[in-house]
Amino acid sequence: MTDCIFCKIVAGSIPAKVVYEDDLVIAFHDIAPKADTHLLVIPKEHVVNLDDLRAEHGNLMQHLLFSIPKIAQQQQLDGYRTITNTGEGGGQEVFHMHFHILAGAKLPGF
Ligand code: DGP
Repeated sequence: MTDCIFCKIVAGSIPAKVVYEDDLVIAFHDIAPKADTHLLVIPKEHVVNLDDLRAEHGNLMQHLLFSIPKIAQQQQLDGYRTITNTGEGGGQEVFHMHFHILAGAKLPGF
């Protein structure tokens, strides 16, 4: 999608601090970190959010979910929180599906 900020990061047309990339997903530092470590993991394909998933996304989602502990290990995180916001009511601001990885001393409890 041409007007999607995360698609532009995938395309390399706007910069991001990328920590992991493969054929299907890319992970980079959040521009406005809410924890000591705040990464975003996104599919390269433009999927809006969990509500946008179809059966054909099964392999992609499996791959994305399995990438999260791999990235956490590479970043030497000592535990982490994973969040995905779905829809405006769920706090989603960027409408390209992303999984937040939050880690560090300042994580608030739920
Ligand atoms: P959410 O509220 O779940 O849609 O979170 C969107 C996150 O995306 C928010 O924490 C800030 C981050 N973000 C927004 N624009 C950019 C950007 O241009 N670059 C990076 N690295 N992060 C961004």
